[in-house]
Amino acid sequence: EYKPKPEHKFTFGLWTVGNTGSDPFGASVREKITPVELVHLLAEVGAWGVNFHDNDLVPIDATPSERDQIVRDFKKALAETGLVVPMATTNLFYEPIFKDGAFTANDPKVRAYALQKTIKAIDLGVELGAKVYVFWGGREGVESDATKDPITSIKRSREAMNYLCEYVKDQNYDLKFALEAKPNEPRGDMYNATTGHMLGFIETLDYPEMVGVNPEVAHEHMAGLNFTHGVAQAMDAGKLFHIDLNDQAFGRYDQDFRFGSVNPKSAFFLVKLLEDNHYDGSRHFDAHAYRTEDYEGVKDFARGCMRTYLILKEKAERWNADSEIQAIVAEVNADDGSMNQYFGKYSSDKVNALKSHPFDRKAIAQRGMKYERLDQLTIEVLLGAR
Ligand code: GCO
Ligand code: MN
Ligand code: MN
Ligand code: MN
Repeated sequence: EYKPKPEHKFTFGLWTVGNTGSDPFGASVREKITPVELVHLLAEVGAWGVNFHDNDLVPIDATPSERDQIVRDFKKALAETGLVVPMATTNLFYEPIFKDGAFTANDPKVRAYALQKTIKAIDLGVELGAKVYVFWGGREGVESDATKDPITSIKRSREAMNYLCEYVKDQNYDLKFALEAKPNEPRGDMYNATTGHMLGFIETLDYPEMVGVNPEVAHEHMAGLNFTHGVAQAMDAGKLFHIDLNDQAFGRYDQDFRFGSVNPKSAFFLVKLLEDNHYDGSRHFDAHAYRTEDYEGVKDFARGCMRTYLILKEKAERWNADSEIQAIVAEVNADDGSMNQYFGKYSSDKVNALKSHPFDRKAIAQRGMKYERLDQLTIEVLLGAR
């Protein structure tokens, strides 16, 4: 029961299960383990894939021969375990050179270095099989708007994306980009702060068909938004290329908790949305274990993410099959067709007829919608009482 299988496409980043628990207030609490060991840990808990930033795998100062050895060892671990690499990304935030951002940095040397680093990281990702390339603008923002012009920053972001799309086309790589929004942390304010901003930005690119989004639960919750609605908008636009699952209390710092551990009801509606609409990308967990844990606790964390997803998936099936719930859903969506004459394609005849239709506003408003009952039934499904 609730056993992760390859078809569930559960993935973790090297940086997630490899997180050693350091935070701005304290040092690491777990020994760093190697990418090869992390691949074996992920295989043990039943994950399908592993994703990485360039420097999660290859240290920034590695020589070419060190790089080749690391990549060989990593490929061997993948072959031994059957794990795949569906996504890769670039670390454009850790090194001091990125203190003012990467593609939006004011210093052109930083912007050029960011392009070079990303191009090399794309090559690495593709070499290991990645089909999706994530861009999270870790430091693409400001502490003060005195420091960067926001329109210039958006233009610089666009130029970088266009350039990198051209590179992918030039190399004939089978690779799509997924842009990940976050409103703040580590910068005071980040550009393209939400998934909605990203969706708007993508339409201004030269190759919008190559670019989608990678929404993250915690990031939309940090902005006080309904994550499921943002994901729905991305799905409706055909732009949900990847997803970062975790959990986050509203109004808190960037917590990266185990999926479903804070807001199980919103996690339920998210899983239901993804499953009902046959989302077929990775279910990537961008989260990490509590700082209190050893590596057994890290496994508990990783197993918990996948198990909660599968439990919520089963709850969604139960919700869809519950006759009382479905009767209310059918009733509240009932349509006798009497308004069809006014809907659909616009015509001036239609609008003239609509203008003179008599609506009994008060009678229409009399109807109770049964949403209290519907939500209570939902809660009962979630709490295991149905
Ligand atoms: C965060 C971000 C990152 C990105 C990762 C991949 O809050 O730190 O979510 O974990 O997802 O850099 O781009
Ligand atoms: Mn995050
Ligand atoms: Mn984070
Ligand atoms: Mn993320």
